[in-house]
Amino acid sequence: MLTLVASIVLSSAVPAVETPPQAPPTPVIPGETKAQHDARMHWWRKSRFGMFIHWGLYAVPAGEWDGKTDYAEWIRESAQIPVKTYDKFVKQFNPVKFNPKAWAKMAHNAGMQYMVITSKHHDGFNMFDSKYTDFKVTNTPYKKDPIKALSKAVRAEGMTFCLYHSIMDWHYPDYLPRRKWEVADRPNGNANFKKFVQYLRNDVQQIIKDYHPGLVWFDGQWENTWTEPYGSQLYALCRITDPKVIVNNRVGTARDRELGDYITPEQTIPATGLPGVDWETCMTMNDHWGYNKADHNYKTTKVLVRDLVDIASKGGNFLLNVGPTAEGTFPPQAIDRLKGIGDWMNVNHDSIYDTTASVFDSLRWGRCTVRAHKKNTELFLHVFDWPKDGKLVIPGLANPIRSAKILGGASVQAANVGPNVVVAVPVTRPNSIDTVVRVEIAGAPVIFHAPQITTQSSSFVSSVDVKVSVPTGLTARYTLDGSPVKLSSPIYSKPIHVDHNLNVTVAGFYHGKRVSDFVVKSFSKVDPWPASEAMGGGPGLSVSEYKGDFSTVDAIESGTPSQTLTDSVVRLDPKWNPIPEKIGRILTGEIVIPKSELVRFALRSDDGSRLEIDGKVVVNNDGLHGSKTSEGAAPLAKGPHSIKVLWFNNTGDASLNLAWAIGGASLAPVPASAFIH
Ligand code: FHN
Repeated sequence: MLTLVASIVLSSAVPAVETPPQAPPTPVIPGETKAQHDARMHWWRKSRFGMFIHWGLYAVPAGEWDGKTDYAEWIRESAQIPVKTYDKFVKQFNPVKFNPKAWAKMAHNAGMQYMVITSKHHDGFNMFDSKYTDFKVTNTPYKKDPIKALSKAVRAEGMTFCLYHSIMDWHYPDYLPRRKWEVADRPNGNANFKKFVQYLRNDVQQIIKDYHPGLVWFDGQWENTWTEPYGSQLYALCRITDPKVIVNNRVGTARDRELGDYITPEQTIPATGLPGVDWETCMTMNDHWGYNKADHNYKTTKVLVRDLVDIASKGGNFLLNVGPTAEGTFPPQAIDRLKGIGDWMNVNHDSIYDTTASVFDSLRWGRCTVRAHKKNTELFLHVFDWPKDGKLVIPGLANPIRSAKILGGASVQAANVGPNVVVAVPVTRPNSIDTVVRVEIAGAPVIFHAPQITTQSSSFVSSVDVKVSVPTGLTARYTLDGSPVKLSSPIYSKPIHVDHNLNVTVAGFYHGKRVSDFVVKSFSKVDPWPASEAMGGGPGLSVSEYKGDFSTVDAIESGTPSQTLTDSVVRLDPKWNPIPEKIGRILTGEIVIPKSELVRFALRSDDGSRLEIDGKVVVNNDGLHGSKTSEGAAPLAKGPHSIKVLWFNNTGDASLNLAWAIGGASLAPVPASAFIH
């Protein structure tokens, strides 16, 4: 559970109707024991898979405005559409083909257990019959309340109905800040943010009371008018209005801060999951959340199924988005993907629902999900890469095997062989996307984790000291000639100094027996990229800034820079408050390497970024995603090397920083002293 940042006390009566604007009372959530929290989160944890729906007025233009076709739910902001022009969409919204039962059935048939739909996105339009604004769906030609109809249809399918509600509101007169480009024709006037907060609280209380969502998915929390106290108070209001409701962490002012019930990585899957906390990756099927008629770039069913499996194997939930049309239909590509996922889930849903994270460090051939089963344990082996020799090796598994079978198929033989379990599988795999082998073992898993070679880079300029992490209680032995490790092989006791090409092979031993799989890593000596003649010039980097609705770094250098400046290091501009959206920057200059070595780089950004050195891509962290770090390495001679960092922020949060590790050192931010231009 994400512990609340501050305990908060609510006066007994929670105002549900218009009250004069005042700071909301500081509420306290009734204490919740771990057992109560686990009970509240139970349905969500066992669901593992849900549908996200972004549906609103923005479906009317369908991503197109003024000849450009790359917009979606952000169209009013991105295309700078004046509010009076945007409001005309109200009279055009009439989803005559909306069939809530069909939507619910498609979601359920895909194996989804809950649905989160936008009751209000950033444009401020209420997709339900709000008591607190006229800017709502019942004032369109459609006249009806689709949220109400959908809530019934979703529950009739046995799923949990949930709502997304944006804090940021580009329409409500008391919301601040205004969009920069519209201040002239929509000045702040008498806008009173406290009045907006009261409206927001009233609206949220209504959606909870009227539609009983299993969870409220807040978003648009990043502007500086929304504060942590407002977030804590809104979280409390939700929980007090319905003690069972779950609230995500974007009710607070930052995504990874401890407020709310679970963390919400977006368009990315945390490399090792987020152990110890509840988390859910939300992702689009194509490149847009809201409907974009020109966007046909849909992920394949194989990619989507493997994303679901990867997320479940790391202990998370997958919230997969659909952007319906203004007529109320799902795009045909989305229907196709939902059908494909459903075909796989029909056979393999038991390996997803109510499972927990893998018990293995990593599996060469795929993923694993787990479920305790009375005194035994079910291991669901998700085989992406089918063994050609028909032997599926489960490394370091010490438990006796009770049974093994292919889900949807025949039983198979499994036996403990040395430190592993080997499952005899048919030569031809039943499902090319992911064939699941269910192995039931006696008791709780006993895994002999293999030693891990923790030295990240596999090449070096002069030498490298290879480090190995050894699981407690084991002895690690190794060879340097690629031969199998034996009881007679040397014991690992300190980093292994390597100055020529070789393979390091390690394995774990316990009471004189090898109890882990072999771990092998090759190390090779490489020539460093030559340094360039120093450009001289001043400290820091040259920065060119561009405006645009970017979804990749390659689009940034599309026009002329809106400004050029310099900065001392790779970072967001410290002057930004708030951080602008629809912006890109390109930082160029030289990075001075203090000694010839292999240099690792870690580039963190939201949204996309890329690091180029001497004209070669060293780190590619491109794409629309939340804050995410990607790594790379380059062998660099002592001296200056040309550097280019490309970065963009599309919408929402943003981040940018660059760290390096020279030779075997640990990663640290690249200092200002390293940059010249
Ligand atoms: O700005 C929104 C965006 O439109 C979309 O709703 C995503 C979905 O998680 N959230 C914000 C961007 O992070």
